Amino acid sequence: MTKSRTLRIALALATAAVLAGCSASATPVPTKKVYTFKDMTVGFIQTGSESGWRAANTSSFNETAKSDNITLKFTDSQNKIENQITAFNTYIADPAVNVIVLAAVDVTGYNDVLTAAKTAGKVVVIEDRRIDAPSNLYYTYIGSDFDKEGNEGAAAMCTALGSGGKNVVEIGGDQGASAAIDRAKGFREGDTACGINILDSQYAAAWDPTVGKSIMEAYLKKYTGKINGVFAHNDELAIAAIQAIDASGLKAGKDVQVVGFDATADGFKYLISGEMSADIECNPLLAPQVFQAALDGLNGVTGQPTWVPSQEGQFFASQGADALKAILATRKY
Ligand code: GZL
Repeated sequence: MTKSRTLRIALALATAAVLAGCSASATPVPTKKVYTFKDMTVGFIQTGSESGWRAANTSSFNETAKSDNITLKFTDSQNKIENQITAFNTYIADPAVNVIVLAAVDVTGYNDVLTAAKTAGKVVVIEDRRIDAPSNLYYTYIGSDFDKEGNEGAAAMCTALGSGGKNVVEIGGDQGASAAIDRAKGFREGDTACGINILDSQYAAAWDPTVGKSIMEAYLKKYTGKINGVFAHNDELAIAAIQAIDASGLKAGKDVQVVGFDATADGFKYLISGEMSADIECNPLLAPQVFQAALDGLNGVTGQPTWVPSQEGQFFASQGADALKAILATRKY
């Protein structure tokens, strides 16, 4: 065998040994787990069951979790923030839960539990109502622009009042809820367009329609013959006002114009009868967007927006009963 051939073989053997050594000592790069919906266990902290909107929102989560094979743990907070804090701590301590979804009763009071959830490595998505907390404490917020809804409510009230009187009374939802805070703010931003005069403003704790009806009854006694319109923060409060108006001998939709929010099936009934003049939609069917965002969070997707505003419209008695009945037939809630 020639010297050069021997040298070539030796070189080849030496190279092979080095490569073998490299491959043997190289640490395998761990493959990053890619989560799917079946890997998700969601702790869902719902406000309660105070309205048709809330029932539709809860159904959206239950139905979507079932169809997407997501494990859903549910808390009805009975509209009490202390129950939401307890639920947060329960889900933070639960090793099975990797996602927490909050529909907030109030706008503040969550920073400590959000910090604890982040420390525990839980993905947190805020749905429905905005909260005042640092946005780095949650993955994203998916919910309505209540200020815009309030603007739309004022414009609808101006249209309904036309050239008549502009005295309006307000029946608010729970005073701590961003939906009530921002609808009130938005309505006042928009009501200057036609010179609306807000005669009085009272809030129904926990959005309780029984309280709402009592508020309207008191208004009718205190401002007899002076009320031209009612700004009610959701459909249940608008319907309670209509019942009080009709019981007083006045006619809702004729003597007093009523504007509600949510555009639920019950709200549509009063649009169709003409007793409610306008209903500003608030979309409760948020679960598909929320679960997708949570999955993105689990998979470390970055660059998501701090807020994803819901898509929604508005409906008017002036569209006519037949058109409204046709729309209602297509709606899920
Ligand atoms: C709106 C939601 C509000 C509804 C009410 O997104 O937070 O809470 O308008 C419900 O019906 O109580």
